[in-house]
Amino acid sequence: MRKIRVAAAQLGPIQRDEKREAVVARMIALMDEAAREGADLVVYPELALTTFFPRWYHEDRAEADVWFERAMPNEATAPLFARAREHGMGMSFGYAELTPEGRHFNTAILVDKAGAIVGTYRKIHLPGHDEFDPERTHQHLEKRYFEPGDLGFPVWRTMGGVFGMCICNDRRWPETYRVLGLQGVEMVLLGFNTPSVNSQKGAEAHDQRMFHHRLSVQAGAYQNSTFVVAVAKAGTEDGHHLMGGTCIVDPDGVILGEIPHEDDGILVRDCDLDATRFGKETVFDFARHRRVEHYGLITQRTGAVAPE
Ligand code: CDT
Repeated sequence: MRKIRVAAAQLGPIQRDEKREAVVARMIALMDEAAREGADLVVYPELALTTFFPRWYHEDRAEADVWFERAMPNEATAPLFARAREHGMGMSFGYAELTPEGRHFNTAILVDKAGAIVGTYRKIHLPGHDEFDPERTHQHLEKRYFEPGDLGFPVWRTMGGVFGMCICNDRRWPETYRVLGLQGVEMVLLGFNTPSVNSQKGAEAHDQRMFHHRLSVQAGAYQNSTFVVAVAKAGTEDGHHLMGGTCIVDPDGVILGEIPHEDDGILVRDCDLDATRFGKETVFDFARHRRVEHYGLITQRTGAVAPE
């Protein structure tokens, strides 16, 4: 038994003029609650420190730099790191990263129980578009503000297990989980901001968006025999609705719990990382069953090409 008690810390909406300090205070309140419940690790959403700013078009790209962090930790987030150290709790959260070289990434970090950043992941599957699109009900300008991550999908051995991260849209791609699975991942930490309306499809039923979310994380967990901790930023931000659906999924693909509301709140579950062994040693024993000689197209071809 290798038990880790994990807290999925959902954030309710963050409005455009809300300061980092106010958000960090909310994150600390959730962390304190997680500590009272004995959590070893707290996981926050994608772009946890600000509103989901890719919905806003800045003609001058440089203006968007106000949403980015030039260092981590920094003045605004130092209290969060300090409190995590006090509690002896690991944590993971997402933020917009501006590197010293001037590169922009949608990033998540993994911090161990001593407060050291042990892992950095930069979002690879960036959805949306890079120019203002008047046809859409709302903008989704991730391709304008970020470049695709350059670190691949690493895993880290820490806190007694093998951890990986991915961010929001990454969860819809089986490649994400499989690359993590091939490194023995036991728990995938993933934050998301998912608009409840499809900007190009009109009124796609909210239930369908939620179905696709659950389908993706449950399939990723089952097919790689790993826990998945999926954490939303939810509710109405700047007049735009983000769906909830924060959940913890076990290596059988079963949802162990889900947050039923769209406000700040935590979901705590005990996860036995040894429970990942059975699937990894039987039906998803990759070494015995995968047939890589037939998978070449996965890396040779990007877009689908149907026969004439
Ligand atoms: N943040 C993020 O990646 N959101 C996307 C929205 C897809 S629609 C452009 C998601 O996959 O949830």
